[in-house]
Amino acid sequence: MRVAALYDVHGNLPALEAVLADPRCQTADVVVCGGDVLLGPWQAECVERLLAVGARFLTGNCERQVLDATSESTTRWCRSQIDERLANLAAAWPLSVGVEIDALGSVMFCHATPRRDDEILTRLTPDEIVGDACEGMPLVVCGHTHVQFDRVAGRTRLVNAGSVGMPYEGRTAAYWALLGPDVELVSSEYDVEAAVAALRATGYPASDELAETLLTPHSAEEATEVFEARRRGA
Ligand SMILES: [Mn+2]
Repeated sequence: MRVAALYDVHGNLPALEAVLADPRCQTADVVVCGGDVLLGPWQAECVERLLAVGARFLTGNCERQVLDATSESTTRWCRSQIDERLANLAAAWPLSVGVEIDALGSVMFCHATPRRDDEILTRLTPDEIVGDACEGMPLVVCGHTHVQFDRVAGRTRLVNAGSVGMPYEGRTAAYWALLGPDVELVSSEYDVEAAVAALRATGYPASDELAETLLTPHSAEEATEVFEARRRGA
């Protein structure tokens, strides 16, 4: 069993297409979509592409935000782009999915932590906090902060698969992870300038911010500091 972990796609169809076309992704038996496929310019198209490859879906905090959208204009626009069939599908996605993977054993996939869809764990988070959040599970694959890492905290190995559609890695590409028999943090190149030009035509209300993030992404170090400060409540 080999799993391609595609997290935080955020409706970025060109990035998702690049990953699905990557020969390394095509070696996977299963694609796990790790949450936050919603909240972005091409959400429905991304879900359809992932359904077409038989992906297993998890929920993220952005699924919740889009499905419950009331007043904020970006989430309201995102909700308006999703039909009832897709909304019902997304509402039923679980918080975590466990998969047995050769040479790795029992692997728990979740968006943020196994117990919450919005908890922040970074490469700098103290071991005891990671251990507590991961409840002694041997291998947890998360996303949510859009920065890849692979670390050990006590009895838990915590892997962040990174973000396909909105990475903070200082370099433009789509970031994801391959599991089985090893853990590989990888990225796929795509034409980001063309993607940005296309996204401006979608009507997505946060197109300017997304374009800036895609064209001039924050570094992993900057993003990690920001998330770690947020986690500490600073
Ligand atoms: Mn998230």
